[in-house]
Formats: sequence, structure tokens, C-alpha cells
Amino acid sequence: MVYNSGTGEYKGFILKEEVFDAEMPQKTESIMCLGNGYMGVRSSNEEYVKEDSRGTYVAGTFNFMEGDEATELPNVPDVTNMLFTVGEETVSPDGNMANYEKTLNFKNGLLRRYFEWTSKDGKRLHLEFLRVVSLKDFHLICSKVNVTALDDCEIGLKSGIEGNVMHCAHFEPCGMNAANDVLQITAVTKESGIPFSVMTCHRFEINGVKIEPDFGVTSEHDLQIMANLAFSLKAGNTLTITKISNVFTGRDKERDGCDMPALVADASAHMASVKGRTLEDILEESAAEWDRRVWSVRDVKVDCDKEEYQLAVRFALYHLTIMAPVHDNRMNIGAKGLSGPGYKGHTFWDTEIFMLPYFIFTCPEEARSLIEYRYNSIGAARENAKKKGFEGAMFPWESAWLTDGEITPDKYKTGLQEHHITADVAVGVYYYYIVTGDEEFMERCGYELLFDTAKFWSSRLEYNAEKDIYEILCVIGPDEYKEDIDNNAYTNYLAQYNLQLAIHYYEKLKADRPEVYERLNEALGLDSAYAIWCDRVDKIYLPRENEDGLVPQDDTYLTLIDISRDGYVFSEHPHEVHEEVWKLGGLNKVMISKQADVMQLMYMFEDLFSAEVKKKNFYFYERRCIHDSSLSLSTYSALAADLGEKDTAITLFGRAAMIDMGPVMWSSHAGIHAASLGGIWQCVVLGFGGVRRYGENLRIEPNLPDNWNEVSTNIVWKGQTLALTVKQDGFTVKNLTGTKEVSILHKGELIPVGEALEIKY
Ligand code: IFM
Repeated sequence: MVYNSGTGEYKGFILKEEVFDAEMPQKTESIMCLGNGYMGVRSSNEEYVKEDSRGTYVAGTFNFMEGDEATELPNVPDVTNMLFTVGEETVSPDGNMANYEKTLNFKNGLLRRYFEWTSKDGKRLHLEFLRVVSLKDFHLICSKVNVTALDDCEIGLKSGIEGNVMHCAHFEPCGMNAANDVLQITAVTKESGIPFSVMTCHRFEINGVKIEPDFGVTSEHDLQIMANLAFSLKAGNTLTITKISNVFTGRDKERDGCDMPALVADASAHMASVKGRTLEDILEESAAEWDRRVWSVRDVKVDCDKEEYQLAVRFALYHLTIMAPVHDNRMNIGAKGLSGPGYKGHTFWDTEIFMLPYFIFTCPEEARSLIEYRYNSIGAARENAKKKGFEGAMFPWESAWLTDGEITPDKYKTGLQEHHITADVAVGVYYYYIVTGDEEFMERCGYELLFDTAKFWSSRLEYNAEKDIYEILCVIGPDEYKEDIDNNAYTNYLAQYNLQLAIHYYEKLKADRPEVYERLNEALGLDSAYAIWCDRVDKIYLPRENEDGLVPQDDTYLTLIDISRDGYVFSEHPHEVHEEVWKLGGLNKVMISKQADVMQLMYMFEDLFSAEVKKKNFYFYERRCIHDSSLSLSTYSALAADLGEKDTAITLFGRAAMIDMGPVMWSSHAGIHAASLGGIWQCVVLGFGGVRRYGENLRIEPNLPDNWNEVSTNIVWKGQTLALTVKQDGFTVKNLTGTKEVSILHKGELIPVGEALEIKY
């Protein structure tokens, strides 16, 4: 992968693959995925190659398939395919190919690929493939291919809609249609009954002159419709194919629950309005939207010694945009976004703890939509609690559609035990509220979320009469290597925090907003819940540092077999570690962690422990953590930055930045790692930039790595957009909105920003 190929306005925006990897084409399919939050389209090659896993996923269209382990996003019939032949031979980068290049431009979302290809009998073609998924028109996909013959050639092309893709068994075909140049397939998901329409339209030119070839439409099965064309090209001639496609579903917000005829009418009207457009014009419109929504308002500019760091943070911003269905508050972000089948499109704590801070600080409306998803699924969370013998709202570890409830596959214990998700949701609500001051949201949804999650915790606590404490037994904490454990520090502290928030806002509402209090008290029985919260909150057992200064991750962690890296061969490859650990009795028996756990707690709640204790624990747990989850490195890096451990912070950041973008090919085959991308933003802005919600204040305490000259970005605080530039010798903050006074906390002092503030060290 090349990280520094962009020039001019695209410098720091281009990711490039120079050598085609025939063994692992899935890597660039994922990391160069296109999309817009409504749908994600994997960047598979137009021509099929061995091992490709093409996929188009539309947010929220979950379906359960008989015999499967959980509901998942179906793979929409594919429109990216174009199969070229020269004589009997299929054009493929697997064959005799030269000058290959595949690039993704984050600035405008353009995927470009080209190569030269020579047939066995010496006929040469130059092929250029361009593709864009519009950020402006969510339903629109456009491809353009220029095929230049370097020798006289007879070229065949098969292109259309192919439903025979992985995870396509979700669909019951409803029909197909070929009207002139437009092809269409309709289908409905088998269990959730969501109607889908996929349409595509081809246009052809030779040397810029429109031609109207015979389409030769064929179909080999119920979910396939193809045009089959033939062209004679003289040496030097260029055939241009423009393929414009659209995807509509009955889950779309504006047509929710519509039937197939209504869906087809919408899709057809849309196709009629876009089929004459060019890729250039669609790209220009989409690029303007990229600029409006992202690059002009929340770009993060990094001036440092390594160009890949700038690219990494833009890679994160790009993917955080295309993965997030923030246009529809019935949907949330999947752990792989919409870039692949991994984790079935399910939502985890990844949203609240790893991505939400980015949305809250850069576009609060988008953040609100993600939290409203939780509110909209509170009914299922209440049922989940009831089913498991608890009260209030117990959010599922993995969630999909609003009414699905817990959908973690049974083979994983996380669905039964990883309960911290419920407190993570509350943390997200509070974080959003403090940064935005959005009282309307709180009264409509936020307070109810805080109260009902607290009700869950007070019922989840177990009283230990001997010690007169409340414990939380049999859980999985963030470190998922440890199952059936008692008193996971992260879980216990967050449960207490959840109760503290509920107590605080109960008292505040009762005093200041009696009518809101009355309404919620009547609905949720707050008075009696409050009495229980008050009784239990200070008796929750909270692990503290022991005589060695170590905070136990849970009741047993520090008693396990210690195979820390000193004197032990610790592979970077988790599976090899697992084999070694297996011989010692399994993951539950040894002191190794999958991901940040106590460190996650110390990063999020910086005042719980002294700097000395944090540093000691950092190195203790880092030595025992194999970062087998993509959520781990960014937390360790940001925490290291907070602790002033600059070299460690930048080393860990470098590894976090390469989780998807880096050279390990298999790492992203099933999709990018959404949380890790939120984590990259957190490392740069919250870690190195030192931006933090601290209590109810905005604190700025930069920790720029030594080889970094500057980081600049915008953040939004209480509705004011603040332009922040951090340098080695100080930082500036400008209030770009300027309709409200904002103060920042720096070195313990609250300083008004006014129009602009400059701090020199
Ligand atoms: O939520 C994470 C979890 O913390 C580690 N395993 C993968 C999940 C989805 O990203």
C-alpha cells in the first residue's frame, strides 16, 4: 500500500495499491469500500477474480435466515460486475497484466483502477475503471470504464445485476425486468419481508461518440439479469461504458413499509432522472457533499514526520462517514460499518465508547441520531432485562433492528455476560449532553435512558452480606478473554457511574423541571428506584490498587499464571498465543488480555487513580495485552499520551493506524474495523490534541508527539464551532460561530476564548 501518492489538493487523501494481490483481493475491497451511510459497496473488481467477496449492504435491512445463528444484513444483488472477454479469453488481473494501480481518493470518494492486459494471442488492452457511490443521492452508484484497444480486438462484455453473491440466500426473488437499456431485479427478504429493487442502466460510446449496441439480455437464474454485448475495436479506439445503478428498499425512511409496486415506482422514477448523468457530474456533486459535510468542517490536518499518519486520520474520517447511517435514527453503526459481512452488521459498545466522541465533537446532530437509535430500541432492552430477571433497560451486547433485542450468536458468552454495554449507553448520553447542552433531547429521550439503565444496574447488583457491599458477578468485561468473572473493574465503576448520573438528574429534574420529573416518575417509578439507587450506590465494590499499586481487572486476574512477555516468546500473532495458552489451561487461566480493560477505565475516568498508579498499571497491563481486538491499541495510545509517555503513545498509534490500512492482508477481509477508526480520531484529537470533556468543561491539554509540528481541526462545543491548532509551543482556539462565549479549561484554569485565544507554553 502506498500512503503518499496524492498531489496538489489531493495530497494526503489518496490510498494506493500498486501490486494486485490475487490471494487477498478482499483487503482493498474493504479498505477502499465506497458508500454513504445508506449503503456500502465493497470495492471489488468489476471482473471476477478468485477469492473476491463482492458485497453491497444497505443499513438496517436485517433478515434472519432459518438455520443461521443471528439476524444479519443481506448482500444486495451486485451491480459492480463487468466481465470482458477478448475472443475466448476473459480479461482478468489474474492473467497477463502490467501497470496495475488501484486508488481511493478520500476527498471525493472516487475509486480508480487501471491496468494493461495482454491476451494469450498478444492482443493488448488498456483498461481504466472509475466508480463512485454518491454522498448526495444515497441510492446512486455509478461506474465508468474506458477500454482502449492497443491492437485490433473483438471484445465481449457481460454486465448487469448478479444476485448470486455470498449471503444472498436471504432473498426471495420477485421478478426481473429489461426495458430498453434498463435492467431491474426485485426481491424480498425472506423473514423480515423487506422489498428490494436494484436497477442498472448502461450507456456506450466509442471515442466519445454514443453507440446503441444490441443488449442481448439473458438470465441464468431468478436473481440475475445480464446484458451481453460485442464490440469491434480498432487499435487506438476507446470504448466507454457508463453504468448507472440504484438501490431502493422498503426499509428506507421515506418509504418505510411500502409494498413492491410503490417501491418499483420510486426506483423507476429515480432511474429515469439519473440515467442520463455522467460519472463526472455525479462525482462533482458528491465531492461537493464530501466537502460540505466532512472536509471543510471536520478535517484533521496533521503536519508530522510520517505521511501515513495524515492519511490514517483521513482514512478514519472517510470510513466514519460512509459507515454511519446517521440519516435514520432507527439504525446504528455495525462493527464493520457497511464494508463487509463481519459481525453481521451488528452494533456493539464500539459506537458509544469508540465512535460517538468523534460524532459528538464534530457533528452533534449525527451523534444524536446514533443515541436515538438506542432510545428507539428501549422496548427491546426492557424485554431483555425482564427475560433475564432484571429491571429497567438492559441493552443487548449485539444489536441489529430495533425490536430484535439480544442477537449475539449463542456460541458466544458475550451475549449473556458482557453487561457493561448498558452503562456504555448511559455514558454516551451524558457525554452528548455535556458537549451539546441539548436539553430538548434529554427531556425527550436522554433522561429516560439514564434512569432505565440505572434501574437495570440496581437490579443487577448482588449483595454480599458478609462484606456489606454490592458486587457484580459472572460477567465478561472489555477483556473478552476472561469469562464468568466477578467484579470486573470497568463494569463495576461504570455501573456506579450510571447510578450516580441517575441520582444527580433525578434530583435536578425534581427541583428544576417538575413536570418532566412527574412524567418520568409516573412512567418509570422513579421515586422508589431513587431510594434503591441511593442505598446501593456507595456500596458497590470498586477495585482499588493493591499494595503493589495494581488495580485488579477482576477478582481473579492477578492470581492467574503470569506469562508476561519478559522471558516468554510472545508472538504478535494472537492465534499462536492462543495455542501456547491452551497448553496452560486456556485463556481464563493466564494473565493475558485481549484488549484494554482496566486501561479503558483509566482512560475514560482519569481522576479515579493517581498518575503514578495509572502509569504503573499501564505498563503492567500493556505487557500482558496482545491487542487481539482492534479496539485496544488506540485506547492504550491515547492513555499513554495523557500520561506524557510520548514515545509509547506514538508507537502504539502507529500500530493502531495500520490495523486496516497496513500491510497485514487478512486483517480487513470481512470489513474495516469501525471502532478502531473512531479510536484513531480519538488518539489524534483527544490524545495528542488533548481535547477532553472534563466534568462539565471543555479541557484542552495537548500532548503532541515530538516529531509532530502541528494538528489542526474543528470541534463543536455547546453549538460553537471552535478551530483548534496545536503546535509544539502552544495552541490557538478560534470561535468560528461566535454566538456564545466559550471557556476552556487549561492547566486547571477556566479561560474565556472570546473570538480567539492563544496559549503559549
Ligand atoms: O465490541 C468488540 C469487542 O470489544 C471485541 N470484539 C469485537 C467487538 C466488535 O468490534
